[in-house]
Parts: sequence; structure tokens; C-alpha cells
Amino acid sequence: MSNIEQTLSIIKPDAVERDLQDQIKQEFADKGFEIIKEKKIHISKEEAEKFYKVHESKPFYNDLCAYLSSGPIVVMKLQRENAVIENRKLMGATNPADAEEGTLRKKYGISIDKNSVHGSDSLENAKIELEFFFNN
Ligand code: IDP
Ligand code: MG
Repeated sequence: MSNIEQTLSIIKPDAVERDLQDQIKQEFADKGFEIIKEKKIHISKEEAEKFYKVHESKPFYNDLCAYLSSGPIVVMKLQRENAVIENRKLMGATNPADAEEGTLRKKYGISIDKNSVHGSDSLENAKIELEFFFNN
């Protein structure tokens, strides 16, 4: 049975700054993801705070929001079979130092904060995050 899902991916400022967006988009295409929508934007600190509200109580919250709003990002609506979990697998562990070979964070991530990509962690959050950036 097929289980087509949509999820949110963000190419974070460190990767956009190094002009890696086309390479990363190709990695998604190679893994069977369709990019349904995409836009390059530069969000404000206030918008980043809203987006990462779930992390409000974490010690790194302020730095995280400052970072996501520090430069242009590419936000994408991705679609494929089991998109949420498949995107998380392709991304790899949060800390690039712990990420498996072949994952995006292993290949492109610089550090735990500059880890190149964001991906929704559940179908429920994917819906909320897609609504946030694309209104659906
Ligand atoms: P995820 O991006 O793999 O889902 P989360 O735990 O949701 O990881 O954290 C959101 C983002 O916050 C991470 O991608 C990373 O950039 C940053 N982050 C997570 N943990 C730490 C930390 O311990 N120090 C600094 N930044 C962190
Ligand atoms: Mg997360």
C-alpha cells in the first residue's frame, strides 16, 4: 500500500551561503522526493521564534532563532512515499559528528547548529510547518 506524504525541508543559512542548494535539491530528487513548492526567503528573528516555538525552553533557543534568521534559507514542500521518515533518514543525526555516511548532515553539516537542513519530525508537525511557510 502506498503512503504518500508531504513534509517540510529547509536548507539552512550555512548551506545557502555555500551555494549548496542545487546540490542538496538533487540529493532529494535522487531519493525520489518531488519538490512540490519551494521558495528562497530571509525570515525575521520573530518569525524564527514562532517557527521554533517548540524549543522555547531550550538553552540554545535564542541562538537557534538568531541563526535561522541570519541569512537566506530555501524552504521546500517535499513529497514521496513515507516522506517524513525518509527525509529524516536522508538528513541524518542532528549533530553532523554523529550522522551516518551518506546523509546530508554528514556531507554538508558544519556543526550542531550549522547542520545545513531542517526536516519535520512527524506527520503532524509537517502539516503545521507547511502551513507556517506555505499556508497549506
Ligand atoms: P533536528 O533538527 O534534528 O530535528 P532538534 O532537536 O529539533 O533537531 O533541534 C532543532 C535544531 O536546534 C537542530 O537542528 C540544531 O540546529 C539545533 N540544536 C539542537 N540541539 C542543539 C544543541 O544542543 N546545541 C545547539 N544547537 C542545537
Ligand atoms: Mg526537530
